[in-house]
Amino acid sequence: MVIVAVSLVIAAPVVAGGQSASSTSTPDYQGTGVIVGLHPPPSSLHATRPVVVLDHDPIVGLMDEKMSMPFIAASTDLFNGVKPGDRVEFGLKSTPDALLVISLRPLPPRRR
Ligand SMILES: [Cu+2]
Repeated sequence: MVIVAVSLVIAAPVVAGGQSASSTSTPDYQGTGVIVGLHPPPSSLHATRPVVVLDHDPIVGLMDEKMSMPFIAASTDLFNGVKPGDRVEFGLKSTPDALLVISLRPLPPRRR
């Protein structure tokens, strides 16, 4: 006679690793792309605000085309841990004065 014990493990959802300091607000748009340049202020792109130039893939609901363009970043803190050439996932927040990058997270270099 064989007794089979079935143990049911209910895994608690793991808190996402993206809970960094910059995720205080929810992004309006999310996209992926490659960092072309990181420009802490002051730079030729902006006198007082950090700018990230992204070669971004189409952004659902915002831009249908892949393109290279500058975005103002919410903080230079977002530049920590990323560098030009890195493939990233980013969050955008539409604010009255700018379309702001509020998160910047490295992705594996390969396209999906
Ligand atoms: Cu664009």
